Amino acid sequence: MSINYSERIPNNVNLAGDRTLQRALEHWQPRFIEWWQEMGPSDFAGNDVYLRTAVGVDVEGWASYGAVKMPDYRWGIFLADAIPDRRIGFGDMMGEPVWQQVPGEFRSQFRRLIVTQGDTEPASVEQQRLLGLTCPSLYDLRNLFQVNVEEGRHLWAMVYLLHAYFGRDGREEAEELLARHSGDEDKPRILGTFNEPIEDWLSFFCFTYFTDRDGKYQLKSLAESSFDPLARTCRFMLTEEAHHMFVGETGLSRVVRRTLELMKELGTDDPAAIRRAGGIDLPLLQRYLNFWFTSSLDLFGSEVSSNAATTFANGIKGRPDETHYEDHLCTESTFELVVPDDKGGVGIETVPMRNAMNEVARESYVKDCEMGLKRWNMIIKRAGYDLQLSLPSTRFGRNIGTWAGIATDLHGNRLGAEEYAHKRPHWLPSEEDRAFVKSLMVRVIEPGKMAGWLAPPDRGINNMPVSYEYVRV
Ligand code: BYC
Repeated sequence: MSINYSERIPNNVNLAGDRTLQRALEHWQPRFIEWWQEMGPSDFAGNDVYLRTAVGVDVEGWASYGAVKMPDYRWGIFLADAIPDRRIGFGDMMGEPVWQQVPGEFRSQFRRLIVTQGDTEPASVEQQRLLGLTCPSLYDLRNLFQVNVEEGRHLWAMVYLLHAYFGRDGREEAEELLARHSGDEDKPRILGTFNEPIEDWLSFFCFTYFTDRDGKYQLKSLAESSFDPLARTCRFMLTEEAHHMFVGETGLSRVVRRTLELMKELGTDDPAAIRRAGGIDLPLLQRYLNFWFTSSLDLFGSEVSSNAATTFANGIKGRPDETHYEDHLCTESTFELVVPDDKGGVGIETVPMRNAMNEVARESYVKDCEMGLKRWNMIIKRAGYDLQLSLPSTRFGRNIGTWAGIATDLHGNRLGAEEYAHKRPHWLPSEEDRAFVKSLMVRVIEPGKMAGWLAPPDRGINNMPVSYEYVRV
């Protein structure tokens, strides 16, 4: 289905046929642009960027490439094609037709989820606002901006749902999405990770690897929803999300490759020597991985959650890839959770499966995160080194859920408070680590040139050479 680009707000939801909705969105649009100018990517507003724009929602249409100035990017509203006779796929109403409107009794639950999802999108743009100033190459700069404009569009996707299906409340929530700001003391973003500063590109790559992947899993869950417009919106968002995780995975691979080159050249894996040569030592990378992985785990919510049980029962939010499971009711099954006991060890708690849906999603997410680790470790092994990168235990360093505030080592073994306080700085980035990474962040804008702390990518974007002038500066 093609997208109508002749309208002020490109869309495939027949906005022209709903004058009230069109007016509401046209009222919101200037506020969005104002927010983009104030809180979006600093500088570069006047530069041509080689961007991908969606012009249709089918296989051919969703990726059209060309030079665009970011403020001229056509943020629009696109739903994946409807599945004929789609039925509710899980929960108490399994098998009934999906809903084209929000049932009154579930309104506040849907609103809460859509607002939470919507809040993360502009939050990430705010977090990444200053990165353009220290881009390691034009290729990377373009990828940053691609991610940013698409997060902007994902905000539009949620705002459309709020305006179209939630009346006055929805319009107020849409305003609030532009009023909260990442890291703001008075009005922060809703979820923890989205208030963490992203001041260097190593954090950006970790964020797009780990946090965008949470986005993938949350969108997969919402794509199962019985509220069909939400499911269709999220299905289309997932097509764009893949590139964001690609940026993270390849970005981190390139850091690993460059560090290995330096290790070989210098004949040592001594972190101090690698730092002197302008590279990121692998233990430092490991600490960054620990930080962003752990923070992103919190985004799945508590292991035992009555919210999760209710949204599953009501068909509001399923498990990622719900069709892969055999039992879609989960009324009888249970989940065995590893929990801290009161003797400083661990125990097992058996909980109804529906209450453990956040943990089920988190487990799938962790498996997906491990794939990149395997690839990076393969690169390290092929280069002839024994070192391995790893993910910490899901019990380590948590701020949400059963393990929040519980002291453990990286393997999830419980520790005394004193030992934890002593060892923790070795497991998470220190002030010195952060300052060092920041010191490497210098802007490289000569086409094809890369900063010294990361290797060039294997290939360019859309079959263009790596040396292409992806952003005209
Ligand atoms: N920080 O019963 P609980 C993305 C709150 S990323 C702060 O444990 P529940 C993207 C929770 O909101 C995907 N608060 O869990 C990535 C609730 O508060 P209220 C974003 C937290 O409700 C990169 C309370 O604790 N999408 O797209 O089952 C770039 C009790 O909650 C946190 C979604 O998250 C936290 N980490 O679910 C750009 C999908 N965790 O309401 C974009 C929509 C929990 O009682 N959201 N809380 O005041 C949801 O499905 C659910 O809200 C959650 C948690 C998965 C977040």
